[in-house]
Amino acid sequence: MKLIIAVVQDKDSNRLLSSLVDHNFRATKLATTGGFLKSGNTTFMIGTDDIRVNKALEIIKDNCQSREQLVAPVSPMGGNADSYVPYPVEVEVGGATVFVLPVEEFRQF
Ligand code: 2BA
Repeated sequence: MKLIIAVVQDKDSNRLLSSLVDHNFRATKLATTGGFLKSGNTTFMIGTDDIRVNKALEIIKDNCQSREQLVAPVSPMGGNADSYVPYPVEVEVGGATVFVLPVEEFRQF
């Protein structure tokens, strides 16, 4: 068994969850915050048999798209004014950041 942890953009999360459920995957959706942008994203935990991992990855890939996102300038108040960038900077946020972990034990009580 494997645990897939996928960090995706909020905009894609409902569609992805529906598609996972339609394909008989069990998933848990968590509201998370990206460390760099400090804005909301969504993390899925998907526990599945090894042979279904590729199908889950395919569904994630099909439902998540990368987008450009503007990072608003943060006021240098209390910080270092030398590193202050007074204009928004664009970063490309990936469609999904995915980790596939082995599951040592799975139990439900
Ligand atoms: P954030 O940390 O908010 O990062 C959003 C996007 O900002 C990243 O997109 C990347 O394009 C950019 N970025 C992140 N750190 C940067 C840095 N030090 N310098 C310049 N640009 C930087 P993605 O790489 O697609 O990541 C999207 C989200 O996935 C991340 O949101 C974070 O929540 C998660 N993530 C990505 N890599 C991770 C990792 N190795 N471990 C845990 N979570 C990760």
